[in-house]
Amino acid sequence: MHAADTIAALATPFGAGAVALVRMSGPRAVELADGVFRGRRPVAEIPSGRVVQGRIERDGVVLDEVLLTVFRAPRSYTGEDVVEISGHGGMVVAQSVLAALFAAGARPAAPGEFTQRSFLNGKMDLTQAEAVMDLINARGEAAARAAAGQLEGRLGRVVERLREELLTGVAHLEAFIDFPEEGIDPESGKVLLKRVDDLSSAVGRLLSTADEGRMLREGVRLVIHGEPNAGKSSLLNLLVGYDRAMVSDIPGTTRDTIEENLTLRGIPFRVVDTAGLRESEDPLEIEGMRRTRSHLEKADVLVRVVDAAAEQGDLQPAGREVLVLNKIDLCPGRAADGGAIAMCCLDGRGLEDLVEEVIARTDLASLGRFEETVAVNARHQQCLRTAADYLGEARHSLERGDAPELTALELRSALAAVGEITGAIDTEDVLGKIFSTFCIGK
Ligand SMILES: Nc1nc2c(ncn2[C@@H]2O[C@H](COP(=O)(O)OP(=O)(O)OP(=O)(O)O)[C@@H](O)[C@H]2O)c(=O)[nH]1
Ligand SMILES: [Mg+2]
Repeated sequence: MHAADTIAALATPFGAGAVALVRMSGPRAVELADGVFRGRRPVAEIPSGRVVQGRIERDGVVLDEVLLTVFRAPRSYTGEDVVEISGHGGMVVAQSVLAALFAAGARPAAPGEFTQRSFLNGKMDLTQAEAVMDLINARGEAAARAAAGQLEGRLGRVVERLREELLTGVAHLEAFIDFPEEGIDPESGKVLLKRVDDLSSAVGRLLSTADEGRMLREGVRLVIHGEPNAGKSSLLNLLVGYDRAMVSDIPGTTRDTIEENLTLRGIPFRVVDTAGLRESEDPLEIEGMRRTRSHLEKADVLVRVVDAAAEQGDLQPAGREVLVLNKIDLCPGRAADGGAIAMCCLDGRGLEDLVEEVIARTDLASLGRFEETVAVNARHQQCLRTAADYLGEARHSLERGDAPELTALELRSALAAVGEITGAIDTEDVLGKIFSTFCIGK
């Protein structure tokens, strides 16, 4: 068992609700719960996993009527003895139950500390621990399903396979170190080179999921742009379903960029409404346009809004953007030109077609099969890049015919970088950084 302290926290969000869950974990969890719980029998005698009824008391005063469950080590979330107390969801009541546990000897849990203990006790690897937070923060069904898959250990297994193959490579090389006078024979050199190349492609494949991971976690960046007055803000409002942005017939209404999160068909989006690009002397408008340009560069999907009444002729979408021919109500005779989507932001006409088109443009390769998605996050990406660099060095080293121990050193460094992903090789600061972003109670 790793930690000696017994920790406690409110596991449900702050605020009033029907129930509030207080969670306690650590070697003294059962003993401390016994100090405050009054039920048919002492907590120490309650079988693991059984829900029992009782009261929480402090100094003879009843604080709440509760349901209590004991999960004994190692078969619990943290791998330690865990006691969960669900009581009435008022803020004062849950806090007083928690205070009673602190008075009995528990200490407040730090953010993510329950999950950290679970990791330290070997209940889950780091990618699974991160998935706990991804799952809590998931916006949209697609993101939730991908996080659930990671929690179930899918990414961990892929990374573990990679580690095993790296280890085999290292072992292969080290066999030569034992016989230094012979060096690596050409045949084995070829086999090793192929091994390193295969490993590089496997790392590359994982790295290529980083964009997908970012889109699922932070949302697909959809940027709306176009001439002033074309109806960009009206489109944003239509998408989010309420009057988020100011709309007026004065060109240049939107100065600053406006960002909103929304979910379309289960996929999280971050929609950005921008200031229309035009000649201007106004320093504020110039700054707004600078921001517009910077968003245009970072967009995953671009939507250009064109005023059908103001622009005639055959309009074609430029590059990969989605073209919206807006204010179609003002030009009833006009058909949507090739590739453009006819819309009216006042009555919502064309919205379904737009959503369809936008989804088709999102680069989520795994669209519709998120159960199988492996999508790395920024931290994994960094580890994988380091591993890729070392694998590149290992390749050079083999080509140069370096002493095998030098090549082995590069492979070992790649191994360490990959190991950091699951925490197989952990460094204190990696752990600190990950768990501090958690919410308390998890
Ligand atoms: N008839 C009609 N008017 C529309 C439609 N969409 C927007 N408008 C009007 O067009 C005007 C400009 O709309 P906005 O949404 O403010 O345009 P914008 O592109 O955000 O403009 P800037 O922020 O100035 O760049 C407003 O008066 C809207 O009511 C539409 O589909 N049909
Ligand atoms: Mg606007």
